[in-house]
Amino acid sequence: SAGAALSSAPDRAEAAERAAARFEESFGYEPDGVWSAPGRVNIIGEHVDYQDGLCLPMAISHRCFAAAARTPTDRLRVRSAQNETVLDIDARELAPGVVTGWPAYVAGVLWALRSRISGAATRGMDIMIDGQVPLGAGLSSSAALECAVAEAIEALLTLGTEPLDRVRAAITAETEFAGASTGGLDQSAAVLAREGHALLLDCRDMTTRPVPWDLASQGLALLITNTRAEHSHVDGEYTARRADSERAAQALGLSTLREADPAGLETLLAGIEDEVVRRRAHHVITEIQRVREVDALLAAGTVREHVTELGALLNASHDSLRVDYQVTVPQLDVAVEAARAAGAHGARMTGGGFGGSTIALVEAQAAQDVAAAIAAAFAEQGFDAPEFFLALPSEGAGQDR
Ligand code: GAF
Repeated sequence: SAGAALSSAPDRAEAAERAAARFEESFGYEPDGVWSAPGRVNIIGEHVDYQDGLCLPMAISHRCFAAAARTPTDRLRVRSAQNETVLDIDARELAPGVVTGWPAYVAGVLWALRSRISGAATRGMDIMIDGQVPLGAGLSSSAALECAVAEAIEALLTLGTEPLDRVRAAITAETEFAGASTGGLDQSAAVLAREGHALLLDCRDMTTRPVPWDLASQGLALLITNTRAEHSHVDGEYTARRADSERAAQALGLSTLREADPAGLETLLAGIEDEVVRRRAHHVITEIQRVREVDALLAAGTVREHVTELGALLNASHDSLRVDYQVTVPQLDVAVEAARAAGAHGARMTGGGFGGSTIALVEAQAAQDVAAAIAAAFAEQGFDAPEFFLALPSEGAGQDR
């Protein structure tokens, strides 16, 4: 059916070419190079990164490209193929609050790396952004943008950063410069993800381990549904959930909920008086445990061998986010319900919630039918038509040309 077309990302090499051409059209000369970073879906481990939890994201095929060149000045000039807002600023004047709108995610990275730039060096550069990651879809278009730019800056200014330094610079850009709170999941995935793998991320020490997640060879697929639901009040709600989780840790006398022992959960939670705070803690502690269980299943065999148990864990994650953490909206719940009813092994919201996308673990041959079922359910509810992608586990940030 027409409303359920499964799209995949445009070819990476062609997209890099196009970004370079757009740079040249706009700035009138050839860029020094093109760098890119992917969007992500989180397979499981949601709303736990800011409590030192465990997450299991993977990079998707959609990427953000940054064609860039160093200039012998201190001007930072930033343009985009998707947005008319431009930036042209003396890079020495960058400070939180000085740049607004999307260019803050670019300028913020240069600002976050400032202590690594020698005092004598000029910081001038021209950057053309060409993004494929759908905006506002909960697929981390902003982390892809920050991390593509971090790669470009490292290459242009030869700062000697390691990948993890660039993850941290991107997080700093987002939280301190652009003023959006984030726990680090998205930037870690954008920089450190490996093709054919999911990335087990331990937010306590930011260590990562690639976990085989090659669905295609096993006849399986991960269907992404962008629900296109309005992200209203998303920042305020996100901040409120973080605050609730901090209250929960405090009530338990722990510095983070990661330290809670899931074994004696009910007894432990009885120590939290506030009912809402107790439910928030229940989500975070059980979600971290679900990531451990997924990791153990994937260590013991393939996705195919454990597809039923894995699907059940995805379902449990969504239900916990809906009931205990209360970050879903009707579109997310309907997409998940429709996917399950159409035979998905498991389905859940992915990302921060309050709109955005869902993922469904499906038989590859059934992906089209599951998408059609979700589209039909949306039409019946009078929701805007959703958008579908197949997610192949892709490579993190790097240079394209
Ligand atoms: C958003 C945040 F940016 C991440 O850090 C993470 O907290 C996620 O929501 C929820 O898991 O994407």
